[in-house]
Amino acid sequence: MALRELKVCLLGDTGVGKSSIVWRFVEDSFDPNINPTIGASFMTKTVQHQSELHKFLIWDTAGQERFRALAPMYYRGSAAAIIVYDITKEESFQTLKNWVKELRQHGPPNIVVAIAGNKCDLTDAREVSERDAKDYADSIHAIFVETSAKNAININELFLEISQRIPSMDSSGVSAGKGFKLRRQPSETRRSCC
Ligand SMILES: Nc1nc2c(ncn2[C@@H]2O[C@H](COP(=O)(O)OP(=O)(O)OP(=O)(O)O)[C@@H](O)[C@H]2O)c(=O)[nH]1
Ligand SMILES: [Mg+2]
Repeated sequence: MALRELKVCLLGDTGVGKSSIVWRFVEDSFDPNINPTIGASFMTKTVQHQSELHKFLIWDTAGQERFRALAPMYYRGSAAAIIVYDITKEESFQTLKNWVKELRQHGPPNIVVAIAGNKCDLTDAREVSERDAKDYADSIHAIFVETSAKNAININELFLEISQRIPSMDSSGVSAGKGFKLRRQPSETRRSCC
């Protein structure tokens, strides 16, 4: 079975739950007292997708402002970016939009963007409606899910959707590492014009 390594980075405000999402996905656990990330942290998880194995190389970046300049190191060369906001913090949704702009300007042209509205267990404190977020995600052709790292809602689904958006080796008609870039150029034009 073919093994593909997919570099994925997580971006978003501090405290939105990026590390908690990764922790839930990789370890299937949740730590309410998790510390803010310093710099970035790295984890991997391999899942089967159809006839391929997808090894996610996950770069979990730090959301604190002082680490912002490091982000390009992590989104550069990424197959996908998961941009996380907190459904109980409107401000974190604005930050997400800034990340989308930055990725458009400086990110890999063909990057798959996934938007995760985390902490969907905290419905009473909701500030961002699911409809608005979904409409925004649709307008930029991004994957959209509301997640709860705490209650393990939509975490596996988030990564599954990323797997589905990555063109399979079979359908791209090229072998690993050869000509892949050329095949992926067309979506670049579409993504940057909206
Ligand atoms: N209720 C609830 N709390 C969550 C959820 N996910 C994370 N949290 C809490 O939110 C806080 C921040 O979580 P982190 O995972 O450290 O957030 P982060 O985005 O990695 O933050 P930085 O590393 O500073 O960028 C912690 O107290 C978590 O326990 C969730 O789905 N629901
Ligand atoms: Mg973190």
